[in-house]
Amino acid sequence: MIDYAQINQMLYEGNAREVERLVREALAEARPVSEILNEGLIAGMAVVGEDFKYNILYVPEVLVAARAMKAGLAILKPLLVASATENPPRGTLVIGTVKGDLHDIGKNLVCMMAEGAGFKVVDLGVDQPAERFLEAAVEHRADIVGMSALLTTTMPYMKVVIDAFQARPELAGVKLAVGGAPVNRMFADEIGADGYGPDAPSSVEMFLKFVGAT
Ligand code: B1M
Repeated sequence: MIDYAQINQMLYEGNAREVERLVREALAEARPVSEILNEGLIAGMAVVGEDFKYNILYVPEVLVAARAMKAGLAILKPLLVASATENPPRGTLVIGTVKGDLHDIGKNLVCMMAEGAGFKVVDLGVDQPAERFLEAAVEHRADIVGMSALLTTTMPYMKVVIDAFQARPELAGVKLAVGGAPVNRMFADEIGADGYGPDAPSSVEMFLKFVGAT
């Protein structure tokens, strides 16, 4: 029987192959995808984050752990997006990590779950300036623009993006949402965001509300 502590440990050690094997094993045991994600992968990465904070782990080890997390997520991805249908998309989400910030694991998870909920997702990637969010919103006729930031130093750039949208009255209908570990509702309100997503599932619920689907 799968032991999530083993997935946590393999992720911590950056052993992508073992993480993949254990995630497959958990799926073969019919464990719920959300359980594998939360108790196996996200919980493992939380320990990495703690030890990174206290200089027990350094950037190279964290990068290898991130690669192992991505390997596990890649196996879950088809299941997370499985409910996306041939129907017209429920709406278009343009999303990226803001300028100066290279963290993308959480954003990628939001992308997968939004896709699974039937959204067309345009993922801009990491380190994105305000102009890219604007261009992509126009080009793809976005209903929602999502911003991710994992650093306290890059969070303020979300306001730069929001201000850039607010200076374009023709984009007033686009909902602007923010998320990422250091972000909270109070900050989101302060910078004038339309919404804040603490995690991927609640972000998707918020997106569905934005497009009137719930
Ligand atoms: Co960095 N890093 N990192 N890092 N890193 C953190 C964020 C940190 C908290 C670690 C720590 O000290 N404990 C710390 C920030 C401290 C601070 O700002 N106060 C930190 C630091 C300092 C740094 C560097 C500056 C380190 C250095 O170079 N000295 C550097 C910065 C590089 C840069 O961005 N310019 C750096 C680098 C890196 C790596 C490249 C090594 C790697 C990133 C790899 C990658 O993403 N491809 C990395 C990692 C992996 C982390 C930790 C350990 C894990 C982040 C993660 O993936 N979490 C992180 C510690 C931590 O967060 N506990 C840390 C798992 C993920 C599923 O959760 O991203 O929170 P999360 O996403 C959630 C929600 O937040 C939400 O939904 C997601 C899923 O539920 N969400 C959204 C996220 N985005 C959303 C957008 C939305 C909605 C919801 O839009 C609407």
